[in-house]
Amino acid sequence: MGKVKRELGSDAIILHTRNVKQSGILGLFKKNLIEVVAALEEKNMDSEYHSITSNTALDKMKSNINKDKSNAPKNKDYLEDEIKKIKSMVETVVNTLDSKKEELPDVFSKYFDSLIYNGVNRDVAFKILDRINQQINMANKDSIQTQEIILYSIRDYLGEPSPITYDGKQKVIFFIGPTGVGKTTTLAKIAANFSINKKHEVGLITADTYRIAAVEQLKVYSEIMNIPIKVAYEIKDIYKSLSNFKDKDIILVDTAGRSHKNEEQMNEVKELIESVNNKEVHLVINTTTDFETIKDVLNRYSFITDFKIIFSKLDEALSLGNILNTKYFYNNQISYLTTGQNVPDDIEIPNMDKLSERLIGE
Ligand SMILES: Nc1nc2c(ncn2[C@@H]2O[C@H](COP(=O)(O)OP(=O)(O)O)[C@@H](O)[C@H]2O)c(=O)[nH]1
Ligand SMILES: [Mg+2]
Repeated sequence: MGKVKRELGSDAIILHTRNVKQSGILGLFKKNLIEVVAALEEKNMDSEYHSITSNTALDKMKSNINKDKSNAPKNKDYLEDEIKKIKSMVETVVNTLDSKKEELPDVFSKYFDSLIYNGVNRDVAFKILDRINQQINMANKDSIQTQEIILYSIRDYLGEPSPITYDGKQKVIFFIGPTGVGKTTTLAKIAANFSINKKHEVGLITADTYRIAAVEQLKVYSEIMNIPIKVAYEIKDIYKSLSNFKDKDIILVDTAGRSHKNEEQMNEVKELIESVNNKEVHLVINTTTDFETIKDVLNRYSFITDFKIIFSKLDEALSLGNILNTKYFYNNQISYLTTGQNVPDDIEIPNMDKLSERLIGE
C-alpha cells in the first residue's frame, strides 16, 4: 500500500494482488514477489467511482454502498427512472382493470393467465391469443388441439435461434449492452466453445478499457484458454488488432458497458462497430430486468441496424416472459441464453419449443 501511495498518491485503490513465483538457481534464491494492480480515481468519472474518497479499499466499498442507499443522486437520470417506474405501475394497474381477457373465448382463459404468470406483457398475451381467435374457429377444438395451436403461435413469434456460425469467412463479433449484464462472461463462454470444442482459431479484443479490472478479467480467461487477446484503447488499436488477427476465424470484441444513458460512450460503441466489416453484433440483456428498462436499452441501441439478442442470467429470472415480450415488440433474433456463472458451460442455444412450453406452463 505504501509503495502504491508513493507512486499514485493517497487516492489510489488496489484492484488486484497476486503472488508471483520467481525462479532462482536451483530454487535457492527463489523470491516471492507480489504483483499489485492499482488505479487512481479520475475526477468526474462515472458515478460508480465517484464515492471513492476514504482511505482503504474496504472503506471505499462500504462508502460506495452506503451512498447508494442513503442519498441517491437526484439528477435527471434518477428522475427519469422514477417516472418510468411510476409509468410502468400505472400501466399495470390500467391493464388489470380492463376486461380484455373477457373478449377472448373461454378456452383461452387459462392460457392468458399462464402467460401473464410467466411474465408476458398483458398486451402481448392478449394480442397473440386474439390473433389466433381471429384466424381459427376454436369452438370445435378439444383442449389438446387448443394447446397445440397456441404453442404453434408462440413458437412462431419466438422465431428461429440465431447462434454464431462460422462459414469459412472471418467474422468479427461485438458484444454490447449495459454494465454487469454478462458480456465478458458470455464472450468467454463462446470463445471456449469455438476454440476448444470446434477447434476454430479465435482472437479476443477488449475495448472495455474504462476499468483495469475489466481488461484483467478477459486476460485471465484468455490465459486459461490460451487464446490471444489485444487491448484496444482507441479505434486505431482495433485496426492494429484486426491486422494481427488476420488469420483468425472468429474475433470476439468486448465493449465498455457503462451506462447506456451516457451518450459519449454510446457514440464510441457506434464508431467502433461502424469501423468494421463482416461483423455481427450481439446485445446482451439481463432477463431479470423489467420490460420498461429493456425497451429503453433497445431504443438506445437502435442506431445499430441489425443486432441479435443474448438473454443472460436465466437462472436468476423468475419468469421468461421478457423474451417473448422483446421478440414481439422488436423482432431481433435471439442468439443465446445464459444460465449461470460457469465458463464455459452455462450457455445454450435457445430451444424455442421448450421455451414456448414454459411460457404457457403453470
Ligand atoms: N447468475 C448468473 N450470473 C451471470 C451470468 N452471466 C454472467 N453472470 C455474472 O454477472 C456478473 C457480471 O458479468 P460480466 O461478464 O462481468 O458483465 P459485463 O459487465 O456485462 O461484462 C459476473 O459476476 C458474472 O459471473 C448468468 O448467466 N447467470
Ligand atoms: Mg465486461
